[in-house]
Amino acid sequence: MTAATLLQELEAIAHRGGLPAAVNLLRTRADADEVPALEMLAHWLLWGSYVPRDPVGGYALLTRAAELGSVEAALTRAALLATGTGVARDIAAAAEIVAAVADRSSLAARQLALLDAKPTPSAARIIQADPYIAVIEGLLSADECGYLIDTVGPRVQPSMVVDPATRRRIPNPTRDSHGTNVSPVDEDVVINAINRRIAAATGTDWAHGEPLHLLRYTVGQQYKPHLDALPSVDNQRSTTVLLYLNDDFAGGETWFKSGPTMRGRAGDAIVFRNLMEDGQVDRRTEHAGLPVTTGVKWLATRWIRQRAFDPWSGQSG
Ligand code: PD2
Ligand code: ZN
Repeated sequence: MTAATLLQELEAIAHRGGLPAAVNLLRTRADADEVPALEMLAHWLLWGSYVPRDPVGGYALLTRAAELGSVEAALTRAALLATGTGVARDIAAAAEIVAAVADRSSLAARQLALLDAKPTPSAARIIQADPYIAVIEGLLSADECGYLIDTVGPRVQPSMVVDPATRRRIPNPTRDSHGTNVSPVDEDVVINAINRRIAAATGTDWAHGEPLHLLRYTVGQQYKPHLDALPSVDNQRSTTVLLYLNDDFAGGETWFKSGPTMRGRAGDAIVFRNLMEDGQVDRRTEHAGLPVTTGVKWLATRWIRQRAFDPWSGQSG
């Protein structure tokens, strides 16, 4: 049985007998060691979808699916070990799992090669002290940039927002790029290493970061002037890290109202603070991504909160 047929079957059962009947069937199939059922129930448990959230149970089911030969389950299990979800964080064990399936998976082999070749970024070079803007060169290697574009890039979607008047989803009036979040289940060993490096290089805590957000701008697309700080939240975005992932485009510079217009080379990061010393939003930090004039611009953004951020619930942790 494939995941698609399993889903169809569950939908049919849920339609006739309600959600509990579908959950029971999924549990029965997982108990019978059917790999797609183990994987699906694991994801439900990790997210708390249809069943109470149970990351430890989700991790255990992925371990079983990996024992039964699923490479995908093995790589997700490695990701959970790297982030410490449902299991104590153990980066060496995560790398061992990736290594163990590398001969069966080109993705795993690529991850292993990247884990073995981590770059050493430059120290932060301050461009402007107040509001603070700095550049970190070589925060990502060229291969890591390519990895993000190849593995996360295919998932980008048009940027949308909810219209407060109609509650309908409408195109984002501030940016017309495509984008996607790297959800916590997709924070694989490579992306986890990148997020940890961002934290170390910026003197912030990995657990304060929102999911890495990938953006793709084609010709004419832009991110109009805005503040990264969010309206009326308790756990504010204190720091933004913009990671340039490619070079082969024109335009697309990052503009700051407070002074510089700048553009990093592939792998470079621009870091800026959004808040003043007293924690209030610094309105001088308005900035924009100027329109791309040729080629395609790829960028990854990590918005870092004042305190822990739980990417599973989208809430402050
Ligand atoms: O793509 C950019 O240059 C850009 C500019 C301003 C990205 C962001 N803001 C962002 O992701 O917040
Ligand atoms: Zn921004």
